[in-house]
Formats: sequence, structure tokens, C-alpha cells
Amino acid sequence: MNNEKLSPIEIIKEKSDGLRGSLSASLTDNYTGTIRPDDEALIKFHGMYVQDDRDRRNERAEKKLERLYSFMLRLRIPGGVISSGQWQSIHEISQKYGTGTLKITTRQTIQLHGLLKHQLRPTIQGFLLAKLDSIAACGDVNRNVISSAHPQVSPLFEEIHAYADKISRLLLPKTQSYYEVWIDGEKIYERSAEADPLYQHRYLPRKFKIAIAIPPSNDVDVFANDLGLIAIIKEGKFRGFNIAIGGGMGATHGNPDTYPRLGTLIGFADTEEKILKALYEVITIQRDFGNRSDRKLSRLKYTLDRMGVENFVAELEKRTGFSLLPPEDYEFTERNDRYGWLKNHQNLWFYTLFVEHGVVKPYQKEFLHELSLLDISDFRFTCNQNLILGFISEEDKEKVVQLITKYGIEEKDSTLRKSSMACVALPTCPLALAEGQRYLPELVTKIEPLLEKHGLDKEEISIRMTGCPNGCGRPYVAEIGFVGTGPGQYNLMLGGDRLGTRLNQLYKKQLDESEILSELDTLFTQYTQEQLPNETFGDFTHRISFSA
Ligand code: SRM
Ligand code: SF4
Repeated sequence: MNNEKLSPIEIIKEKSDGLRGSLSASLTDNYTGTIRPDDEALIKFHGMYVQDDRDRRNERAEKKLERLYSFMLRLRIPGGVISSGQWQSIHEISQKYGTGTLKITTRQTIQLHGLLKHQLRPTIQGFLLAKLDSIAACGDVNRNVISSAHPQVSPLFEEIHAYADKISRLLLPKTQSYYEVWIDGEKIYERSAEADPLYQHRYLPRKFKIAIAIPPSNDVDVFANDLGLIAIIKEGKFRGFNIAIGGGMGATHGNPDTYPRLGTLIGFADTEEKILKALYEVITIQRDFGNRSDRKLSRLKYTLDRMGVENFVAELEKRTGFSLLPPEDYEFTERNDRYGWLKNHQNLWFYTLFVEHGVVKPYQKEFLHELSLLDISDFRFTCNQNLILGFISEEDKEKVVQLITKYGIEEKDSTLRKSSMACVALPTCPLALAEGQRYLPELVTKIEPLLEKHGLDKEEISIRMTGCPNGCGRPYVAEIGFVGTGPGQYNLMLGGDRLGTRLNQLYKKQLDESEILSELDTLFTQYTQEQLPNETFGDFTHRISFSA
């Protein structure tokens, strides 16, 4: 339905023979550490990205060597839950292949970095043995479905959380190329069995993201997703989901046609059949109407704004054959993780471990490995890049406490640090303009004394940093957002609310560290002097800077 000139990636997808391309040949080409250019686009659908160590680009260029290529692999873990055994496998595979780092992402899964080309097959085969895969973790398809991660939020948690897996399965591409390419490269599947009514030959115009929020927590940032589901619980029963569409964070510096957008609530669906039908057809509309010529303008948010919400909903009703009900009332009261020990309604224990920006430190890795060997908890990733050790019985709790003491896992970090989030950025992200997770910890250390000076150190101010405007750490829904513009420089974004329901706005451009600290010092002074009762920092900066 979109007749504009197709972008080159559309042609690559169409000609890819079910996302196979020449991946098998690329993998066995020993003359280079990378893969053929077309395969670079296709490998994303298999959950991997080609990267290189940007810290070493100059040194390699001077020696006339090709870039130090390696691969990032992202697992598909709907709802972010794995078993102790699966954690053991992830641990062991990461010790053997790649850089050994484990990174918990903002979409509650795990990434391994620095995998060399010849390590990809054994890595994936190892994961498959552990019943883990990376299918559709990236690429122009539905990505990892995320869900509120804290089982204490509701006795209905498991019933609602189960939708993450259900939706992920429903929306998996039908091609079996993953098994073919990553097991042995042999063609084994009948193409006729791979017909894909949802994705057809060109897949979606762009990535598609779904989140499930379980009020009162908006730990998933539900409105930052192409499709957000908000669980409605009434009289102790799960009644269905409010549906919000058209959220997305990505923008491009200097391109005013691009912008972060919060999802728009379009209605309520009250049965499983209607919920799944509605979300499936939202995706078919995006498939058919999304922009396939300019990838900067191809996310659902732009399709929605171009079509208009009313027309979109009318098309949705035509395709589903029913109307959504009006959205139901709900309330978010929190977004941060609930750190430390908590119990659920079944008297089972949960321990939330703070993992700064999802980078699992070596001592945390050892702690988690030893714990996984005991097999007394599951492992749950949160969209705030942390980890919950879940479903621990009263008698096993003491064993975890002992390990916590043994490894010095203490709750010493400041409230600000525990409310912070940063994207990967340098040295692996090819799109980074500035540092992310390597720098925010240092900046937080410099902001902490300012907060103490103003008596604000117990405030849960959300602070997020990304190395570029793509928004992987969702900085546009933070109270203090830093968006990288160049080495050591960030746009300061202010005025977002604490619950992720209002976008922040550009306050000052291209600040360096000393300018950031001086601006914040002034703002904290003003906040302590002019704050209204119970007014959060985000609400305050919104009121004084942008409300007009
Ligand atoms: Fe992201 C691209 C890392 C969550 C918006 N993101 C990338 C790439 C793959 C760079 C690339 O295209 O080559 C980054 C890899 C860095 C590396 O070395 O690992 C990258 N994104 C991440 C992660 C790992 C950040 C983190 O520190 O946790 C997150 C992985 C999530 C996951 O498990 O799937 C991650 N990315 C997000 C989010 C947050 C979310 O989804 O809740 C967003 C904003 C929401 C959205 O999609 O609108 C996000 N990433 C982007 C974009 C901008 C898309 C757009 O609409 O313009 C890009 C660039 C692109 O797609 O062209 C991008
Ligand atoms: Fe890379 Fe930009 Fe995403 Fe950070 S926000 S990981 S710099 S694409």
C-alpha cells in the first residue's frame, strides 16, 4: 500500500530466502572477521549485530588492519525469566566465548559482546541446548516482549506475565532458517512449510516492540513501546488490557521529522482472543501502511501520526471485526525496582539486586553463578537493567543471605544511583556519539554531593543517559535525561515525570560535565526553595521551565 521507492534493506529482506541470505557462506569465510554487507542486515533477525571495538579503530587503521570485528548477541527472553540452570548455561557460555561480560538490557534480556565469528555457532548451539535462543531479538519483527518484573505487585502476576511468552510465540517469524544457519548450514526445511501470513516476504518496515505493564508499576515504561498493554485488575480478577499504540523513543539530531512519542490509549480488550487479535492486526496495519522507503520514519508512531489515530482505529476495527471498549481506569504509582528482600502472597521471597546499567560486575557474576548451582531461585531481569532472584522458599532464604554476605553484595548505593539507567554506547555501539554506561556512574558520583548539600539525597529522581538520540535507555521519559551529542557533550532534558507518563524536553544543549554540574546545582537550589508540597523534581522543572 506504500508505493514509494523501497529502501535497500527492503530488497535484502525480500531476496533473503527466509532470512538465510548468504549467512552460511559468510560464516565460513576466514579472510575477514565480519560478514557480507547484506548479511549484516539479516543477522539482526537472528539476534546478532556486527560491531567493532571503537576504542581500537585508530590503532588498527594505523597498522593497516581491518577493524577488530566481533558480534553482539541478544537473547530472546519474553518477560525476562530464566531458570537457575539457564543462568548456569549463560554463565558458562560467556566464560568460553566473547569478552566474558554479561549485560542486562533495558528490555529485560541478556547481551553477550565481543563474540568472534567462529564462536557464533557454538555459542548459539550452547544456548539451544539450554532452551534459549536469540530469534527475533533484533530485526524488523516483533522484539522481546517485556513485562512488569516484580511478582509482588499482584497475586495475579503470573497469569498476566504469561502473556509475554504467549505473544512472543504468536509473533515469531515462521522461517526455520535460524536452525539451519546456526546448527550446520545445511538446507533441511521445506520452504513451503515456512509461509508467513504475518511477516510475508518483507517482514515489518521496522522493529516492533510490545510491553505489558502491571499497575501500580510502570517498570516497563509502557508508553515507550509501539504497543503497550496495561493490565486491568478489578475485584481481585484480571479483566483484560488497555491498549496503547505508537510509543517510541528514537530521534535523530537535526532531523525535525523524528521525535520521541508516548503511546496513545485506543481502548480496552477483555478476552484473550480479542487481545491477541487486536495486537496482531495492529501489526498487520503497520506492515501494510508503514513507511518502507525512509527507515528514519518507519516506526509505528509515524504511521499512526500520518494516518491519524481515528483512521488507524477504524482500520483496526475493519481488520479485527470488533470495536475495542473504552479504556479502563488504572493508576501507576511506581517505576523503580523494589530493591532488597520482599515476599509475595505465597510467602515466597524475592531479592532484587542492583546491577548498575545492567553491567554484571565480576563479583556479582561469581555470586550469581554460585547461587545458580544451588538451584533454589529463578532469575528475572527487569527493564531497569536489574536482576531479581525469584521464588525463594523460607528455608532457602538463609542460603542466599549467606552468599550475599560472602560476596559483599550490599545495599550501599545512593538512591540516585539506583534510579539511574544508561545505554551501552562506547566502545561497541556503532551509533554512539558520546559515552553511556561507562560514564554515567562517574557523573552520578559527582551529582551525589550536590544532592546531599541540598538535602535531596533520598529523592528517587530518575536519571538516564544515552550516547545518542536513539533513546535505548529511554532518556526522554526520565526526570533528568542526558542525550549524547558529541564526545563529552550531552543535551540536558528536563521535565519528565517520575512514572514515565510525560516526555521531558530539551532544556540546554551540548553541555560538558562542568556545565551539567553547575546547571543541576542551580536547579536543585531552586527546587528546595520553590518546590510545592510533594512536587517531584520532574514536575518542578516541568512547571518552571515548560508548563507555559
Ligand atoms: Fe537500542 C539501536 C542497544 C533498547 C532504540 N540499540 C541499538 C544498537 C543495536 C545499535 C545499532 O543499531 O547498531 C545498540 C547496540 C549497542 C551495543 O553495543 O550493545 C542498542 N538498545 C540497546 C540496549 C542494549 C541498551 C541497553 O543498554 O540496555 C537495549 C536492548 C534492548 C533489548 O534487549 O532488546 C536497547 N533501543 C532500546 C530502547 C528501549 C526500549 O525498547 O524500551 C529504545 C527506545 C525505544 C524505541 O525503540 O523507540 C531503543 N536502538 C534504538 C534505536 C532507535 C529506533 C528508532 O525508532 O529510531 C536504534 C537505532 C536504529 O534502530 O536504527 C537502536
Ligand atoms: Fe547506541 Fe545510541 Fe542506543 Fe546508546 S542510545 S546504545 S549510543 S544507539
